[in-house]
Amino acid sequence: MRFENAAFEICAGRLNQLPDSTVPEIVFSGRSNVGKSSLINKILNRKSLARVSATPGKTGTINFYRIPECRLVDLPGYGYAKVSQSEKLRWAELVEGYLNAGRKICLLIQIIDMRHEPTQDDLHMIDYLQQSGNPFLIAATKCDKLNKTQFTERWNMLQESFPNICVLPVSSLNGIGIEELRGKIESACSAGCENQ
Ligand SMILES: Nc1nc2c(ncn2[C@@H]2O[C@H](COP(=O)(O)OP(=O)(O)OP(=O)(O)O)[C@@H](O)[C@H]2O)c(=O)[nH]1
Ligand SMILES: [Mg+2]
Repeated sequence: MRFENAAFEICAGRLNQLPDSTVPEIVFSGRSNVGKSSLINKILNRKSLARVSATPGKTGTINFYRIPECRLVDLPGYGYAKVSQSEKLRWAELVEGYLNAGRKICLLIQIIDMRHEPTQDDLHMIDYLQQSGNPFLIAATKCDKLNKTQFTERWNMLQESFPNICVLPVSSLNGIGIEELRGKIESACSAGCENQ
């Protein structure tokens, strides 16, 4: 797959702004500031195609990045306390509307912070994904911040908590797990999508 051949396509703040579902889509979901945009940049080997920020709540729209074979889709992050209630509602409606629009979603990459227990919102999302039957995996990011002992401890916990889900430790800082993630994206695209 030509990951290096990437371009920003469109950002959608409303459902009627979504691009037509013409190509497979790989979706990146997770709480605000967990590292969704950074992971997209790392996979595409670009420094700042997707906007990264130390301030949570940066991505409030659904952003689409295009490579020849598929789209990478950056969802707005959930769970950031300082976003207003009405803004949270708008995000939730946008994300739910997108996920339920019958699009060609080949894989959803649910990102959690490897250093911490998954949040209630993370667990809700994972529950929803299991019930919806959408293909998904968990990327446990920021694993560069753990030492060897911590890494093993957290890894064992994740295996225990999610025995039937593919979990990949990744880091957008040092590239751990990125090649494997690219491989998963590639297989998901060639396997095709439910609604294709
Ligand atoms: N050490 C380390 N820091 C990371 C990693 N991934 C992201 N970060 C940092 O985490 C912060 C948030 O990253 P973003 O990629 O903007 O997070 P996001 O999930 O897109 O955030 P929202 O758009 O607000 O939902 C930034 O300061 C990044 O530099 C990682 O793998 N390791
Ligand atoms: Mg972002």
